[in-house]
Amino acid sequence: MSQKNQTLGEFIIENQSSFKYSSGELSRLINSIRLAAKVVNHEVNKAGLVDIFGSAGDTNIQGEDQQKLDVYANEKFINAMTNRNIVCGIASEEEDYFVTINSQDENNQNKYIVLIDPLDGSSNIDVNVSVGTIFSVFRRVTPVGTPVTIEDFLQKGDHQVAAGYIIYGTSTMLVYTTGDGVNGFTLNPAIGTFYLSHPSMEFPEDGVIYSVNEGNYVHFPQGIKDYIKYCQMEEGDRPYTSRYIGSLVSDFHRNMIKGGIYMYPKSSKNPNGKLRLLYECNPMAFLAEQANGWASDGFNRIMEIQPKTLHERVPFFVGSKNMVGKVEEFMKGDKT
Ligand code: P6P
Repeated sequence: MSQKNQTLGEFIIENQSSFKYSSGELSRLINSIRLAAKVVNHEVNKAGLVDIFGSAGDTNIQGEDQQKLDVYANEKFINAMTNRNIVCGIASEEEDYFVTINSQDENNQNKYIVLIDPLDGSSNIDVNVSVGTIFSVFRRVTPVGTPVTIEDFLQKGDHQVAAGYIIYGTSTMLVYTTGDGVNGFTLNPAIGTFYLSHPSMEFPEDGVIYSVNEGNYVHFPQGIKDYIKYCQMEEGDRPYTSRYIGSLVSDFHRNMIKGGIYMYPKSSKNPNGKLRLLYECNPMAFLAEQANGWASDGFNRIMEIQPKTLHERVPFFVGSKNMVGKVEEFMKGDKT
């Protein structure tokens, strides 16, 4: 049984046997994500200084090509998962197509696929608002030892073996699941160790926070307009509170702790919504369901959607299950 202030390393070892593929490979994968998270956290936390010292987007003070932070994060996470004989392929928001990861020995026995949004919400960096990394892990479906194919990446969210996020906020946290609940670990930057600070995280079944970009209101389907007006009505435990950070990981994290719903509906501007199914919606949906929450596209459970392309977008509603259920009720009546 996990106890507070256990280190992430101790937690992984103690819970390895509960993971049905407990060959230690997934533990090593989580450890590589932990390492990259620390490296990226260090860079995110000094982003403002870099702007002062070097013109961001050109060269930094060492004369290296200044890399945008999301490209930098992409490189660090891919590097951390390479040469560890665990991962055979990575898909990333920052990569047009998937990246094949070869094994150090000629016959590639690597079994895991990772999909990642290396720095979600990175437009918030220069205004000092929290951002996050989101990751999703599958086992490959094509034969081990053969070249990884797109089929390995286009799996339904139900087949994920792990998912999580790192939130670079007032503190840096790693929150993840391997299908046995959701646990949150807070980084002690002084010693570079993650400690179990939020064991067994769960969404309250109901909440009074709704997160949506109301600037798009006029473009929303009628069912979503009706739901937002419902939230604003004075009745029962309403009106609700509107909280929208513009960073999915931050809004999700707050809503998981306090209760609430995050919404990114389709609109005339984004006919399929904005968020990506494979490396944003699926991992957050896995976490949500493991935390007693729910995730839907307004009509269907997110993790049952069969992906067709790497970067496809879906409308996304995630959070307290009664709130997501209420949105689906409003969408049922929507004929737009
Ligand atoms: P908008 C960040 O770009 C992101 O993918 C999510 O993290 C965030 O919730 C959303 O897009 C913000 O989008 O259109 O409201 O600025």
